[in-house]
Amino acid sequence: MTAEIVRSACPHDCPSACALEVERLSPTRIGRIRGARDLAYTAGVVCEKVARYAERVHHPDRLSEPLRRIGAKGEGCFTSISWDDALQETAEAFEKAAARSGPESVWPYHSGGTLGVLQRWGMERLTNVMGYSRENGTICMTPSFSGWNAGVGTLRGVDPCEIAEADLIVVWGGNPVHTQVNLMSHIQRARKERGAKLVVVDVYQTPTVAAADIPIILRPGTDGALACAMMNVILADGLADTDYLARLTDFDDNVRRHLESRTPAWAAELTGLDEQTIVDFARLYGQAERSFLRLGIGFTRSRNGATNMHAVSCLPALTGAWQQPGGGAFFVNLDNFGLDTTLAHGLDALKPETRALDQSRIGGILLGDTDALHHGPPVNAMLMQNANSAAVAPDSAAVRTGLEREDLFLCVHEQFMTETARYADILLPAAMFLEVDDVYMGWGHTSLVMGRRVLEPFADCRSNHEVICGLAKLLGAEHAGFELSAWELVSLMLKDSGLGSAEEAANRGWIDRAHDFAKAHFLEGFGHADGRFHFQPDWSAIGPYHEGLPTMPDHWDAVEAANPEQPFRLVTPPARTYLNSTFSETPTSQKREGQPCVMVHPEDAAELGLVEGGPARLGNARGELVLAWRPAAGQQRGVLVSEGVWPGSAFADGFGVNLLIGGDPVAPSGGAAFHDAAVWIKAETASSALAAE
Ligand SMILES: Nc1nc2c(c(=O)[nH]1)N[C@H]1C(S)=C(S)[C@@H](COP(=O)(O)OP(=O)(O)OC[C@H]3O[C@@H](n4cnc5c(=O)[nH]c(N)nc54)[C@H](O)[C@@H]3O)O[C@H]1N2
Ligand SMILES: Nc1nc2c(c(=O)[nH]1)N[C@H]1C(S)=C(S)[C@@H](COP(=O)(O)OP(=O)(O)OC[C@H]3O[C@@H](n4cnc5c(=O)[nH]c(N)nc54)[C@H](O)[C@@H]3O)O[C@H]1N2
Ligand code: SF4
Ligand SMILES: [Mo]
Repeated sequence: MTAEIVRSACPHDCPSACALEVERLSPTRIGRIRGARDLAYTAGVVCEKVARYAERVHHPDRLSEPLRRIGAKGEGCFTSISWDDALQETAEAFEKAAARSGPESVWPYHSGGTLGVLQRWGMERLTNVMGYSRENGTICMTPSFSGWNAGVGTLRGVDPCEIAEADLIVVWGGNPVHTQVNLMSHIQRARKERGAKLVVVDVYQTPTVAAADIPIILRPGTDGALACAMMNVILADGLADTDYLARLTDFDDNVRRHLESRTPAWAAELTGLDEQTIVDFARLYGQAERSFLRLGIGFTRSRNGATNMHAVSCLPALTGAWQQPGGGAFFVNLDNFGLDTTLAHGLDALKPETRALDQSRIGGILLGDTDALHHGPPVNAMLMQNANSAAVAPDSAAVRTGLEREDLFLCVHEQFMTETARYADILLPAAMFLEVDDVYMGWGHTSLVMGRRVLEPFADCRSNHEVICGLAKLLGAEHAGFELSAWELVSLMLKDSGLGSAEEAANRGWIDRAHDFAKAHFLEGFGHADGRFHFQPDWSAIGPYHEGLPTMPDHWDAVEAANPEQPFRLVTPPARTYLNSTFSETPTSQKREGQPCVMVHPEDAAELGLVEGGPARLGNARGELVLAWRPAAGQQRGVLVSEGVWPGSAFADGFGVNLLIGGDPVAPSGGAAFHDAAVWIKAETASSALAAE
């Protein structure tokens, strides 16, 4: 077979949004996928899981036809039905729910399975036109957005390709070797060409930490303390840029006095680091002209995550590093793409008074938590696309009990029989990105990446857009967006945004939306109305749960603290070859990841009497689960780490790690504290408690 190479874009929830070169073997088959060499950020690299995407797109377990549930909810027994009947039953259930309790009792729900600007968020067109409950998409970045906006005031930063021009690179609370491998190429370039140093701040020995010149391993949820003590040293050593502070920030004597009280000794106590490590890191950072701070999201998945993000984001404002090439900070790019999505997302039909339910609180919402429901009607009907909430959302026990409700109608549009799909009344087979047209925002770089369809859809699969348009027709929802094909909508979106021809963009592969140096480095001002970086944030302007947040960069004592009953702190970061719950179905990922496992400090393990090779039981008031454990010296005592969102079937009781994670909203705007749970751990004697491998 001769392969043709065609361009596409990775749709997965990953900052890299790689431009891809796909080997197309026939109209229905692909070979290998490679990273495009000509997009600077991708630079010819993709992660191993997408390189072998043939395994996923041609997987024998892909859903291939619409199904109706015949067994109990969650059991996973279905019978096949036609598309017409499946859509008809779904539309009727929506109409019934709306007639009984109003349109807000219908909740269309999307998550990050695809980040297609059309195929993910296009669902909102139906929501808006019908007046259904809207969704507040908090599950991933909300705490980090809040913290970044508090200081910087807009969701953008320095082009990460500039890392190649930095002398000091700090990866803070992120694990790019797992979560966005491309970043490592840019870091390696700076190290090779400029002798740049890499500092990585994390809570365990990740492969990114292993690659660092200077690893900093602190206690979870204490990054604000470390950042404040660094600022204390930088000020004391005269390394702050006072001219910059006066010109472009709200720094004043109150901030100075406050930071003078945040000493390395104070931070050492909280972080578990020794004082000298803090002082050395502060001096290294303060003395480097070209310091590039690459902030991850991991360190914000705590109840004090927004305040930690804010405190860390103060560092380049204090030193004035923003002014240098290769200097400043990057966390996310979202406010630079300038896309007009009015037509695609039906923004012209949006009714602002309609409630927006917090995605992360799906458990409480389904169980009738009046606060989470905004004191409105219950949710009685749902359509879920790109979402596997039964596995990925916090407080899994509540989520599952909610999904089991007999009076809830659930339509799930999926590619595989996920844990969530098992609860569906109607289960629809979804096309994959290679089978649909879309455009993607590179939130970890600066480009919009074009994803034109590469393959014919598999079996009877339909795209998200087709499902939404099909339902709109049956429900009598009227909007121009329901009458257009995906490619027509993408083309009009680019045209309305002044970005030219979609055809041309697709041939090139992407549209660069980088700002010029002055704008990217905030030389002319930050995102706030006063143009200044805010050391003194106004949290009340950011979110509703602002009570008690510190008004200065600080350590905020708000985490789920260890206590005598639950003396350990659990962190649940991404596995290398799973992406959230995705890829847990592909054989090479399964082989590489092995089985669910918790990493325990060897001294803790010895004290607990954990038996090498034996299982451990982990729990808190929310539930218990059994998994393998292994000793890991590269984390502080009292810290447990379990990588990956595993399917429930990997555990004896069918529940994965999110059983232990709280569903309370993170201050000030909501979100989930995935790396912030207090737990106990003990040796599990009956090895039969581990699920069969
Ligand atoms: N292979 C793979 N890639 C992925 C994903 C995946 O699941 N697997 N998920 C994708 C998604 S949806 C996202 S949002 C991104 C997320 O990518 P990242 O920004 O990398 O964020 P996290 O994955 O949450 O966590 C990253 C690191 O934060 C550390 N961490 C946890 N708590 C703390 C803390 O209190 N302080 C500090 N300093 N560090 C802490 C964790 O140990 C982990 O190593 O990655 C995407 N890429
Ligand atoms: N314990 C713990 N839990 C976490 C995290 C963590 O670090 N630790 N990370 C959290 C984060 S950052 C995130 S973003 C969430 C992600 O949560 P989700 O977005 O719900 O999880 P994913 O596994 O990325 O994708 C969900 C499903 O989308 C399906 N899908 C993919 N493409 C399409 C499509 O085009 N159409 C349709 N209909 N379906 C599609 C996939 O098959 C997959 O089953 O998980 C969160 N959960
Ligand atoms: S690194 Fe991220 S964006 Fe690139 S191919 Fe892998 S999952 Fe997709
Ligand atoms: Mo995410």
